Amino acid sequence: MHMKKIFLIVLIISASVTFAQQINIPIRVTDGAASDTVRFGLDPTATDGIDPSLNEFELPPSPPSGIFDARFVGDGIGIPIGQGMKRDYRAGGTNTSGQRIHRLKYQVGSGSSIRLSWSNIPTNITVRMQDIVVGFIIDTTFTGTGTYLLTNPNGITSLKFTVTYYQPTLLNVKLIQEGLYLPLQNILNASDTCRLYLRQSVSPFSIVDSAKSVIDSNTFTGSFFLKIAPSGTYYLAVKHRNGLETWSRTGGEAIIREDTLNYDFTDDSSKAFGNNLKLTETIYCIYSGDCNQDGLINSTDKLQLIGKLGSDGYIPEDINGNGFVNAIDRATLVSNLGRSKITP
Ligand SMILES: [Ca+2]
Ligand SMILES: [Ca+2]
Repeated sequence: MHMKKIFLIVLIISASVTFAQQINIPIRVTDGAASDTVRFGLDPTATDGIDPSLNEFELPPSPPSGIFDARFVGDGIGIPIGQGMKRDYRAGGTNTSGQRIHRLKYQVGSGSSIRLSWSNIPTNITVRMQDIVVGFIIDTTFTGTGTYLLTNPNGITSLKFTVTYYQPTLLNVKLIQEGLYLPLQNILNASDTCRLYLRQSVSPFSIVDSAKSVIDSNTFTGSFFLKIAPSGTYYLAVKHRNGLETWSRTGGEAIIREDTLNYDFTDDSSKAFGNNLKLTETIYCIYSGDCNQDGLINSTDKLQLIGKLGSDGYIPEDINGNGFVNAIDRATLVSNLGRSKITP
């Protein structure tokens, strides 16, 4: 192979690798006529200064007034990026926890307002946007997808972005689905998926976050990673394909964002709201039999199961998780007829 060809290939490979910033968040800035996109984020190779390998370049001085411009600057926040850049990446990556401060400077061309737009910001990242004059004329936090209209772009010409990167909050939840439990061996017939919903501790008890995990057949525990919920007091509501929805004890649990909480539904009936657990030998279980997941174990579930007698596969009518629906599954469901979920 010619050296030229090799050089070209190396160049192409390095170009495609170097610009893959680990976290890269675009913000579109427009005055209604002109527009531009600025980007911030994290990369393990980034520094606070100008990183050409991450496609960061210093811009020429701001244009005269009457010409649209948008850029990140380092003035007042101790970031050495000269006259500013379209991209402002900092050291970090997907495992980063903490804050990074950016400063966006802009000016209108035509028009008298500036609109910022963003989309699909990862759920573990929040961006607080404030004016740099006093910090409360504009003070808004954005996540996900949205837009913000700046109606006074000549009075407030730059904004401070406080970007917070969160690591997930870990909830280790121990529970036993009655139908899967084999008391003699003290194991589950199968490791099976459960969903955890984090709900507000006060009415209307809205869902704030959720995660799914597999409950291990030996430890009865699943690790649920939550990415959105701020610190606070919450109910834990657990659901399983044929389990009766069960909420955690009265009053809710104090959860600290990025911290770990262990919760055990098996050691006491009071661990479920309304003591809604079934004692099997010496351990408390989630009631099995809500095949249609409507919060009631009744004749509808029973008829649904009877309709599937003889069927196999991963289906909600298979109460004991052996991959087959028969009289054993029906017996467990029938023993729980009349049970319903109990919530605050
Ligand atoms: Ca039901
Ligand atoms: Ca079965």
